[in-house]
Amino acid sequence: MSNIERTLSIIKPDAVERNLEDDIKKIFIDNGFKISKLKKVKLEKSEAEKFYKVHETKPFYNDLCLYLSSGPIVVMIIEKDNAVLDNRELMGATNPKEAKDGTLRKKFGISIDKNSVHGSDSIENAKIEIDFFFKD
Ligand code: IDP
Ligand code: MG
Repeated sequence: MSNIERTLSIIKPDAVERNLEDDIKKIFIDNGFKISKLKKVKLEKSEAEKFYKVHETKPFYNDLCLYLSSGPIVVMIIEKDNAVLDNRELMGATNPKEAKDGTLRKKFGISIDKNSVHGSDSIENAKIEIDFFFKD
């Protein structure tokens, strides 16, 4: 049974700055994802605050929003069977130091905040996050 899902991936400022966009896109494609929409944007801090609202009570919220809005990001809708979970697996743990070999964060992440990629954590949040960036 086919179970095509869509999820949101973001190449964060640290990775865009290091010109890793093409390397990361190739890894998604090599792992069976189709990149169905892509745009490069730079968020205002207020937009990052809205995107990360779920984290607003966390001590790192302000730094996180400053960081996400610090430079251009590449936002993608990626799709495949079980895209949400498969993307989380391919990304690796939030802290690159704990990420498994072969994951994007192990390969490219610098630190827990500069961890190179974002990915939606559930089908429900994927829909919300896709709408956030791509709703007409
Ligand atoms: P995720 O990106 O793996 O889903 P979340 O817990 O949703 O991780 O956190 C969102 C982002 O906030 C992380 O990607 C990371 O950049 C940052 N973050 C999470 N925990 C910490 C922390 O303890 N210190 C600093 N930044 C953090
Ligand atoms: Mg998350």
